[in-house]
Amino acid sequence: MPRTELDYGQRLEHLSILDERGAVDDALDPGFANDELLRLYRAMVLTRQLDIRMLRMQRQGQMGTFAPGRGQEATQIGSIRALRKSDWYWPSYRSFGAQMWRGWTVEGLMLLWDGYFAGFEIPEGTNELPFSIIVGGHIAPATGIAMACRYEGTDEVVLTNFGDGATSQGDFAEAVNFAGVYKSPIVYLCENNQWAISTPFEKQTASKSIAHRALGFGVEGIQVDGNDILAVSVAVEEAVARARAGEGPTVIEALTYRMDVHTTADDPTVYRKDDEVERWEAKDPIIRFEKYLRDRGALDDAAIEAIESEERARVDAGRKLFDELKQKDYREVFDYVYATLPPELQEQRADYFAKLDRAGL
Ligand SMILES: Cc1ncc(C[n+]2csc(CCOP(=O)(O)OP(=O)(O)O)c2C)c(N)n1
Repeated sequence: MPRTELDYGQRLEHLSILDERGAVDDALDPGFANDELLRLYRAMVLTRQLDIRMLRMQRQGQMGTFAPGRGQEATQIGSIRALRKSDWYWPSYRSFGAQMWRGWTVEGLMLLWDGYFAGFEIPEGTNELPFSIIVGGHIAPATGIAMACRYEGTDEVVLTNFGDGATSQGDFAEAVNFAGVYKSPIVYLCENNQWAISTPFEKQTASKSIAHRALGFGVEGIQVDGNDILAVSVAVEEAVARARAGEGPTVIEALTYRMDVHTTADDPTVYRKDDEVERWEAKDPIIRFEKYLRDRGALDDAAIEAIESEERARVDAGRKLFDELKQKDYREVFDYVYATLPPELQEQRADYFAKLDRAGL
């Protein structure tokens, strides 16, 4: 047998529509109406405002451990906009912007991140699940939901997102392989933010990109500039349409960057360089989108200021409600996981309650 080149039967694309200075490629511009563009912009601003606030609250001892997503707003809002309410969304823990788009409230997310059970309530009328803390643990069950949609003959699709680190879990390979064979209606969105805590992307895989991995599973794959909301919007919309039409799954790799700490329990200064962060600071997805909106005449200084202060006020109002809704009963921490508490936890509960009694709480 001679040596011949293998034909994958598909090629990979990288999609970028807004360049780093916010200049648009006219041929690729999806041409969204101004009100749609401003709705996306406002959602990105709200996401940023909540992010800043929760980080500050955590530093003041008023919030639990929290995973900020500054820098990833374009990926989150650009992707979630493609879903219908009846579609299924299974997020990762850094996806609160997308969750708010689906109806999660500011106060609900604050309750959730501060560890209150009430925060896990799914918004009425949407099909989705609370985020998965177990890295990659939701990718296979999300694929199961997609299969259920197929078996039941609905035209619902599933969107699930996760980080680059999650693609090294077996779950990712098993799920995408299965979905490829059975043409599950699902979109796998990998937010490649370059770091999985302290593991840099080059240590995550020897593959050139996450999008390349789609080739091995025989499914559609595309890489997009994840800080370009137009590129993310177009790629996810196409993938959702393909899934809905019965044409199977897509792996989308959104190249972005985690600007802040992995979680508030992390200190990235011990493993990454300031100049790398500065380079990405210049690619800020909100500033880039602002430039595009200004060029279209859809936004000016006054509108930017107004939107920012309105969304900050929304966060303020949520914060106020959060303070009111917080259950002050510290004893519920042992509820809700087990129907019958195992003996060792019963013992811990007794110790803990005794401590609370002594502290008069
Ligand atoms: C199965 C499992 N292993 C380890 C962890 C601890 N952990 C939490 S987040 C994380 C890194 C995940 O990185 P990535 O998937 O790239 O997502 P990102 O946090 O960057 O959004 C690890 C190892 C976990 N939560 N679950």
